[in-house]
Amino acid sequence: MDLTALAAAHPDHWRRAACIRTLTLDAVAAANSGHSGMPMGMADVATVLFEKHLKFDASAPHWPDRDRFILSAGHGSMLLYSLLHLTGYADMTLEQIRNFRQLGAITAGHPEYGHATGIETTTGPLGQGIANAVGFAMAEASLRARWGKKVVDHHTYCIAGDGCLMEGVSQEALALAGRHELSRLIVMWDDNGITIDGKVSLSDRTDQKARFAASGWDVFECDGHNPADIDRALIAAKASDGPAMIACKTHIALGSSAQDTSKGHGALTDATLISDTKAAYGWTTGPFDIPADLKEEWEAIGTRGAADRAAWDARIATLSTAKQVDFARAVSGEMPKKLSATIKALKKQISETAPKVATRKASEMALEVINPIIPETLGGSADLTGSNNTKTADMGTFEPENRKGRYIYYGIREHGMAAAMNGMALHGGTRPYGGTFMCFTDYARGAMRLSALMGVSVQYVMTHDSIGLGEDGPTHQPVEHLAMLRATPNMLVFRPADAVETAEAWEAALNQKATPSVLALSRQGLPTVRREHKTANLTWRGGYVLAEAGSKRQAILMATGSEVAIALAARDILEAEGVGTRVVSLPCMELFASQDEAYRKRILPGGAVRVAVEAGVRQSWDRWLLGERGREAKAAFVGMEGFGASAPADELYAHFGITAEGVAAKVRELL
Ligand SMILES: Cc1ncc(C[n+]2csc(CCOP(=O)(O)OP(=O)(O)O)c2C)c(N)n1
Ligand SMILES: [Mg+2]
Repeated sequence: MDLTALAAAHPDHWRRAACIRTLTLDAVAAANSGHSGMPMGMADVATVLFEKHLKFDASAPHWPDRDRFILSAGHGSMLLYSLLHLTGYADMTLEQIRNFRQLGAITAGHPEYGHATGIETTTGPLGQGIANAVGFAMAEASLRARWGKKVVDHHTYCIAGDGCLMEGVSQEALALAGRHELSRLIVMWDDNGITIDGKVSLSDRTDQKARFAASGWDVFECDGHNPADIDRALIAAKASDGPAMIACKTHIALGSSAQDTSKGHGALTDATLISDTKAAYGWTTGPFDIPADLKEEWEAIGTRGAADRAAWDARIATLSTAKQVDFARAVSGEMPKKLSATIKALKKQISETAPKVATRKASEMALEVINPIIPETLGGSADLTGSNNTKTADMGTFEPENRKGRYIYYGIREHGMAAAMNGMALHGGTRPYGGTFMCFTDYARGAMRLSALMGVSVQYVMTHDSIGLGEDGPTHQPVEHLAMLRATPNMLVFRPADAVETAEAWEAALNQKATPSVLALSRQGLPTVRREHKTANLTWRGGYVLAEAGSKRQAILMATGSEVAIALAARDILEAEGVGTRVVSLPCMELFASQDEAYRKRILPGGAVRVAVEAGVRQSWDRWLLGERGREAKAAFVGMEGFGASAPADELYAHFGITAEGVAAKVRELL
């Protein structure tokens, strides 16, 4: 590349973009690790975006009506950190840039949501950001329909690399965006032809532009180093009716000896390379030294949106007080006060009528009362609406003709659904929940892990949660999934035993502001085990005594979900034999673990043998079985040791020994 010609053609732009490039070189060199090439290649595109298009105010990073900027190619984190520092985000100080990738700094290796303002989502696992961006744009469209353009009227911009576009989740995401005609979504593809192993052509010959077009996108191109051309493409993309993709032709590690090679992808730390590159940029100041005039120019960009924001504040002030309060509540993630009373009323009715229903059906019963009082819920399913029971009356379908619709047909796209829900939750003002079969949490896992890592409250409605689904067989029967989900930090895994616990689980889940939840729900009908109405939400405590020992306590049975009824039946057998047996329902181990020790001990006292029963693998149970010190109780587990089988559910339970008699026999062995 002839950098002199580039600089001469647009000298002011060139110098501004060089700030990003040199901060990247310096920070990566200081950390002795990181990714230099992507920020060096995309600096021009990002500069034009921030300077001319992105609606933002660096002094108000949480302004609800800002445009969202998603760096899907998260390895290029220094691009984002440079932009945030240069435009004047208060927390992104030069000191933070100097401490790139160091413990305690907000400039982690990849952008981590919650660390610094201006980081809209955690990226790094390639493909997540672009799929999040689709969710952001869906949330914007939904909220714009509900609140009007006066309140919600913004764009979602996303920078994605070759890697993001190769990941399968990108296809799920872009197909969804195309179907929904998300015209406020603009993806800028860093078309540099390079990944870690070498040229993209080593492993791919996809015509990306044709792929996007085939899914209903409007496709544009630009020379990613020509600011006028970038600006032209962005203007066109904003004017298009559908989601827009701009193929930005760029050179990775622009201007360095590693340009256009995979070496340029990673950390460029060689001192000569760095000084030669800076010289080629015409850069004369030392490391981390941004000339004052350039910093001023960038800070002016950072305040570009201030007037827009003030105008927005003024518009919000014209809303009725009730509307202002409700908008603020929805954005904050606070639940309406009515939720608690609504759940109590539902519980009372269930306890009185004691229906035998599948917990997936019970979840629908809960949603039937929740959705009308929480207008920000956006439900959906990955093509299993009738099985997941996720759609309630009067939600309407979210589609281009009806943006007010609150139900999303995600299609058979579990990963895309989960990542889109992350985007919606991060956007704020919406409460997404979505369903699939529990077994396919595997397909959604990449995004579910990020829900937990970021601390966003997404609800995963995972039905058909065990061999209890029966004839569909082992491909569809989760056995290891509860253990996997429970092993995930900051994830609540609810496995309710009946319709009462299901209602309680929904209340507990929705009240989480920084923790996602999985509701593991049965396909098969389950009896109501909570016959006596209690106003307290017992599920919120994670575990509680469901049935007390009739005589001196010799055994404690623990169970979740569909196996709670089995534990109760085992208790009947044992009590008839004179064995005092307590049954503890443990619908959420994580919440139980978070209770104080006295409570945990009260529920699981020493001195009795313990048997746990769950139609899954044993992992995750030992803490409760053996006691918190690992040797407090004689214990056994009744559950699955391998994959399931295809047969009617009752036969499977008998075949795998998950029966009341099986549980009672274990207790007898231990006594
Ligand atoms: C899901 C996932 N797989 C693998 C990686 C490791 N990885 C990080 S960057 C990268 C190559 C990405 O290529 P591209 O998006 O073209 O970035 P560029 O080299 O152009 O900066 C890979 C494989 C990752 N971060 N996420
Ligand atoms: Mg690339």
